[in-house]
Amino acid sequence: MSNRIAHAGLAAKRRTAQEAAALIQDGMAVGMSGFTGSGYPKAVPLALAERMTAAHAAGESFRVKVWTGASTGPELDGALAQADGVEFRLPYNSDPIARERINGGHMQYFDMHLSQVAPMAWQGFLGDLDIAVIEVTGIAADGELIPSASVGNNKTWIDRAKGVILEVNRWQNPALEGMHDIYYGTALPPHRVPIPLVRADQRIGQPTFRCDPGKVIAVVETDAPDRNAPFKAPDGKARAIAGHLLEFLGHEVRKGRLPASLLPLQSGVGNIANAVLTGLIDAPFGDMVAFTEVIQDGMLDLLDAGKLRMASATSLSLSPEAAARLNADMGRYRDRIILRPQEISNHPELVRRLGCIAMNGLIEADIYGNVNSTHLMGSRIQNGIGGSGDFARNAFLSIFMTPSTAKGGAISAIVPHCSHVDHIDQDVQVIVTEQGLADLRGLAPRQRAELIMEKCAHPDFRPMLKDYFRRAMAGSYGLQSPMLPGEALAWHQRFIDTGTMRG
Ligand code: 0RQ
Repeated sequence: MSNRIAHAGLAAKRRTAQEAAALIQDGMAVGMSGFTGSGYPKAVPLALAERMTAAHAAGESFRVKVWTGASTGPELDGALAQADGVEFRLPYNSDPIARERINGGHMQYFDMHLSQVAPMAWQGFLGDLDIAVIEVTGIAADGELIPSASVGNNKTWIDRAKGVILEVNRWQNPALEGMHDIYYGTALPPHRVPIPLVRADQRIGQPTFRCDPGKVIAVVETDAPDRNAPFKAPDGKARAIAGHLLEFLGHEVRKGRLPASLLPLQSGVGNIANAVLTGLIDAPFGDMVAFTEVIQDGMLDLLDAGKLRMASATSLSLSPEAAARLNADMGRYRDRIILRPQEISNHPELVRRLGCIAMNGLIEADIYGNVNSTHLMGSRIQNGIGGSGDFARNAFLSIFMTPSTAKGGAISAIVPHCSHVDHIDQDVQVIVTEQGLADLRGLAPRQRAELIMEKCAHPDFRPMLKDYFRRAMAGSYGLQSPMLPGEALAWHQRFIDTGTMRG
């Protein structure tokens, strides 16, 4: 296994996970690799969680601040949250145990636009980074690091941390080498210059991370798989949403507003996004490219079907079956996939320049088209804003998708007023549910309301929405975006009190 560590000085720093975890102290800020269930360290966080549990049992405090690329796997977020070892977390979480800690008030969570993490770290707004724990595929003879299945913020953590712990994971395919494009040209104002990327398939950086070997304080060898949840087969609602969306894209091509190869696709997390990608296989578009965050199963299928020419992202977020497919034929995929730091994969400048088609999930939208992607009933975090804001505001087309109801029909995804707003109406151009699609481009608020209620709301909730809107029109303080403040969140309160939004 030592052939993965070609640098003699770093090979001499091999330690056990326990020895490496012992270098992390109470109160430290630790920057870890990982973006979705891929490329995250798997041994050191587990050993750290054990230390925390032992410390807590002895009545000692042991909690750290954890910074990552996005969500990670159970060995990191799950284990550390289980050990109650995280006092502060950024920038994204989807782990259920950590979610309970956050919603229980035991963990501070800074939910951030993913493109802004690296610049904020450099601006010094996040404080000092004590240790980086980074999974890599291997270490080259010159000490440069071969990235693993995600890039995330690793470049920044390696550069900013006082000490670096490397996990060299033999499970990661050595043929990943060459897939990554690590750009070292970003700077802070007033020294910032344009990022020289004008096509999704362009490489502007180098395949490896630079790392001063003197900063490396331990190298741990591992052999553990990434863990991404398998996707559910698309259900009827997901297929209906995909159908409306694909019909709309076809319409835009016929109108000459989109080329037949569409524009670079960004696809969010979740089963609906995956269903849309699956639907694209049979759609009449070809020679497509993706400029996105995560490559999920549907993207791999599109690559296999020859519909997608290439995909640029920051992470391979594949089910175990799709990961096995990729690993079995990595050489073939390597030239058609580029993994970049998330400050580049999600960069507003590039999303705007390339003209991405952004397709993301939502929790609720209000009748004017404001979108809540993060909070349930205004106060409970689900995941986080992730990259949805990076893409939505800057995309050529900003599309949000959801089933029209949640919790067995007790909740309407279209509400009089969002209980939390992540994407303001100006950043939301299209909303799709299984009921239909509302194209909101060029419409003023009252026009948007009519369309969203008619096209997107579930028929069971449509009369209630129309009734609210009619009364708001009569009794509002102003008619730009009619609202009854005393009633706007009554549906949410009713759900909290009775378990349903139904009247
Ligand atoms: O809860 O599992 O307890 O039943 O919310 O909902 O239907 O499983 O939705 O997996 O498609 O995720 C917006 C969360 C949708 C996702 C969101 C409840 C519902 C369920 C999840 P249960 P579903 P999906 C790039 C893009 C932000 C990040 C992003 C997301 C749970 O898309 O995290 O876009 N987006 N990143 O029952 C109360 C409602 C509800 C509701 C659903 N209106 N009220 N609960 N639920 N709607 C990728 C990255 O950034 C990495």
